[in-house]
Amino acid sequence: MSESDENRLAAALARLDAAGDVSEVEAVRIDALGKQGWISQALKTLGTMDPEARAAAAPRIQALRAELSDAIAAKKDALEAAELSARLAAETIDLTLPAPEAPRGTIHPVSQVMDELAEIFADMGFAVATGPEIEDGWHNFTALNMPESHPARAMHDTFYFPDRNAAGEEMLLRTHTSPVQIRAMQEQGAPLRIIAPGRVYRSDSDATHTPMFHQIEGLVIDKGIHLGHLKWTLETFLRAFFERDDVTLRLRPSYFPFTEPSVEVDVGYSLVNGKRVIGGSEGWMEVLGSGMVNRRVIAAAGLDPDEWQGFAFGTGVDRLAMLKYGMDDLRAFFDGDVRWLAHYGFAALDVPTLSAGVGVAA
Ligand code: 2NL
Repeated sequence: MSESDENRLAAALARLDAAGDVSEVEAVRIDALGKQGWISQALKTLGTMDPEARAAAAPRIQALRAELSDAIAAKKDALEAAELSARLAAETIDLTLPAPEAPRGTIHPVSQVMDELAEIFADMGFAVATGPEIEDGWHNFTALNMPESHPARAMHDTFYFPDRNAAGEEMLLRTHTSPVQIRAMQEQGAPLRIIAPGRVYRSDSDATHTPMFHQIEGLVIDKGIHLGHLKWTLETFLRAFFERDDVTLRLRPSYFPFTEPSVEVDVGYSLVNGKRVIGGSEGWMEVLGSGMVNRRVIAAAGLDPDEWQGFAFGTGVDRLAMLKYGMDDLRAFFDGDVRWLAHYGFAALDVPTLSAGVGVAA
């Protein structure tokens, strides 16, 4: 440690003070603290000193090193803050300017189809209901006539959370949007006409299943509701969605714990150049599950099943999108590949309206 080290520190601090960019600061750091830097060299000489001299020199060199490192860090921070302020000042957006000629973002097909569905059902008097994606076992299963022992409960490939909630209920990622409708019945009572679109989760993954997918369910609760109302509603919906008057339905008996009777709905397709096109009746494709709401479900949601009846239905939004817009791999929906989105995405201004056509021209 010598008088010249004190001078070198003063010189380094002065250089720092004058530095106009980060590279100059870096040069000061290397000159002093780099492997060959003068402070690093001074620290190396400590090993050659006798203990007394070392005890005197070490604190001084270390103090010098600390002072310079602090000054370097402070200068870097100041320069970076100034650079950011300059960028923020230069990059302001004038919101009064016209939008870019060619917007680059597109609407994801799932969002587009969700908007189309909301538009079609709004026209039939349905409101959109939403609810939590993290549910309890009661709303997701028990209220839907699936008690703990019910095999369908095991078949749902449910994602469970490790802990129960304060009421001792098991917690899970909802496996369908039915719990939204249970909550709507509890909170709004009857009569009720709602659709519940949203994300649902099942531990299942292959070419046709993703662990997260989109479902839409519908529920009508009123007096004197029967299967005829169900059939008309689904037919009207599917004709509007596929934008064809020759959409034919085929109803087959089925089983769901939450509906009785339960009905599976197929739509007819025809083959055009070997490709399936909705319309006609050359073949049948299953598109919906539905039925009259089970009395036990109406009662679980707090309504009197002797007074109120209803029908419900459910289907996969991703599959509807694939059918209508011709994608063949479900997994691509969730890859976030901008090339796929540029190809299959929709222009931001293609807002579905019944008057202008609910879908988008191919
Ligand atoms: C399918 C079948 C269905 C329902 C969903 C429902 C909801 C309540 C009460 C009764 Cl709150 N039912 N939902 C009914 C029948 C079928 O979904 O294939 N989904 C993908």
